[in-house]
Amino acid sequence: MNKVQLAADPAPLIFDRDRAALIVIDMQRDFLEPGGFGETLGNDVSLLQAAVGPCGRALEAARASGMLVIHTREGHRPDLSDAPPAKIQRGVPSRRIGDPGPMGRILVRGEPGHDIVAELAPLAGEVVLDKPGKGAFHQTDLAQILGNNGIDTLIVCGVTTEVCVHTTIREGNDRGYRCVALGDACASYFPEFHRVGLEMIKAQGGIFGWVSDAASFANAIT
Ligand code: C5J
Repeated sequence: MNKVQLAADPAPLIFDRDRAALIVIDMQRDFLEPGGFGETLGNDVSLLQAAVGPCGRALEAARASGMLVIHTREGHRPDLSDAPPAKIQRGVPSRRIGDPGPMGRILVRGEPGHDIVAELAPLAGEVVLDKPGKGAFHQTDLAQILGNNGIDTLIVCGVTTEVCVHTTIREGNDRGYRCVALGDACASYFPEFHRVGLEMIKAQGGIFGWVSDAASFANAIT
């Protein structure tokens, strides 16, 4: 038992550091760098850079405290057998999931664009979870891994705030985990969606979670 108190909205959160995991969502080249999935959907990928430094600070603190660290990557099998047609058919017709791009085939496992950005590269022994959907629980062994490690609190950061971060937090909340978004360590292609996305989590007394920031998280667990 290692209780810590985290400054958060709508209220401070007390949790057991030994039963918490840091989940870094989809900090992949395909979302953060030109030529990847994010850009093919018409987005300005430079907007996601803001989350890299804070994610790094959260990772550093979690690693130093011995906390379970989980990285996720959104992407598909090379034969696209796990990619729903409804997902593939979105975006510019000439540059869709599976099509060749400057970082290899878009959103396909094993391609350079699927890698996590160099600054946040997983360390040996950290869990790297490949997910075909937006949420980290969908078609993955995340629940098993969390259960095996006795985890009851999820500290979540990464991209994008209103898509994969939200989906993961919403489902984590329904599954009974305390879920905290580290706001400055999340980012969106739409600054307004980022702001409102964080508001949505913590509204109504924390309807599906808490919002904190990387420095407060580091202070709380150090
Ligand atoms: C999106 C994600 N936005 N990681 N994926 O398609 O949020």
